[in-house]
Amino acid sequence: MTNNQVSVLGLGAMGRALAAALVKGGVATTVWNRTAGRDGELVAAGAVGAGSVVEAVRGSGVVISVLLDHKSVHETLDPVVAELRGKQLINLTSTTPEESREFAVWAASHGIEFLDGGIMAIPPMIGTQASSILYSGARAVFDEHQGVLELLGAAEFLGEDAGVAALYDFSLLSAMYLMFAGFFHGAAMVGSAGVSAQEFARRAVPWVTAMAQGLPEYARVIDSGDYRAQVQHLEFQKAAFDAIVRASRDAGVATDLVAPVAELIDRQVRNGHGAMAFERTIEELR
Ligand code: FVH
Repeated sequence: MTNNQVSVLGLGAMGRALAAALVKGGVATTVWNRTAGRDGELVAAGAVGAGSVVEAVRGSGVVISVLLDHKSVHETLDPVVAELRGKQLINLTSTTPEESREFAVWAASHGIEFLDGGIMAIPPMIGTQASSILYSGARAVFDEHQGVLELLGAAEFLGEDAGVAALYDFSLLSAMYLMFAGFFHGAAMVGSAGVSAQEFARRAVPWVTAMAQGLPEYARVIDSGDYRAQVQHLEFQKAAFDAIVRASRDAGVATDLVAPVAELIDRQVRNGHGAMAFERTIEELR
C-alpha cells in the first residue's frame, strides 16, 4: 500500500478544485471520474489519470470521494470494496448525518478506516484561507493526514461520531439558505417599488452583517434556557412580524417564507409565552 498517494474520485467542480489544491501542494494525486475527459488540466498539472475506479483505488492508500450524493458513493465504491480493505476513505460528498454514519458502519464492516468531511466552501475558495472543512469519524485518519487536508482549507476534527461533521454542515447551510431566502423576500418587496436587487443588496449586506453580531447574545440566552425578555418580547415581535406579512401582501409578494415565522411567533403568544424573548422560538423547533 502506498499511503502517501491520494486518489480523488469525482471530478465535478468540487472534485477538480480539491485535486488541483493537492497537486499544487505537492501531493502525489491520482484522479478518476465516471465520465471520461474531465481530468485533462489535472493530468497536465501532474496528477495521474486513472481509467477505472479499481485502478484509482489500487494506486493509493487514501481515497477521497467527492461525488454527487450518498447513492453515487455507494454505486462507485461497492464494486471495489475488496480493493479498499486496509485503506483510508475520506468522504467529502455531502451526505446527511445518518448517511455518514451508515458509511462508517459499512466501512468498518469491510476493514476500511473512514473519515467524513463537510466542505464549508465553494470550489473557488478551495486552497484559500476562506475555505474550511469539518471532519468527523476516524481520528487516526485525520491526525495522520491533517497536513494534507490543510491544503484544501482549514481542517477541524469534531469528534469520532462520523455524523457530526455533516450535522454541523447542514446546520450551517440551514442558516445560510434561510438568510438567502430572506434576502429574496426583501428584494421582492422593494422590487415592487421598482428598486433593483443590486440596490437592495447594497443596503442588505451592512444590515445583515450588523445584525449577525447579535447571534452570540441570542446563543447565550438559548443556552441559559432563561427566555424572560430583557428588551423585545414575543408580543412585540408578533406586532412587528404581522406588519411584515401585511406589507408583503400589500406589495404583492407571496408570504410563503414569512408566514411560517409569523405562525411560530403566534403559537407562542397563544400558548402564554408572549412575555418571553424571541429566542424562545427555538423551543418550538426542538
Ligand atoms: N460545488 C459546491 O459549491 C458545493 C460546496 C459544498 C460541498 N458540495 C458537495 O460536493 C459534492 C460534489 O459537488 P460538485 O460541485 O463537484 O458537483 P458536480 O459538479 O455536480 O459533480 C458531481 C460529481 O459526481 C459524479 N457522479 C454523479 N453521479 C455519479 C454516479 N452515480 N457514479 C459516479 N459518479 C457520479 C459526477 O460524475 P460525472 O457526471 O462527471 O460522470 C461528478 O464527478 C456534492 O456532494 C456537493 O453537494 C459542493
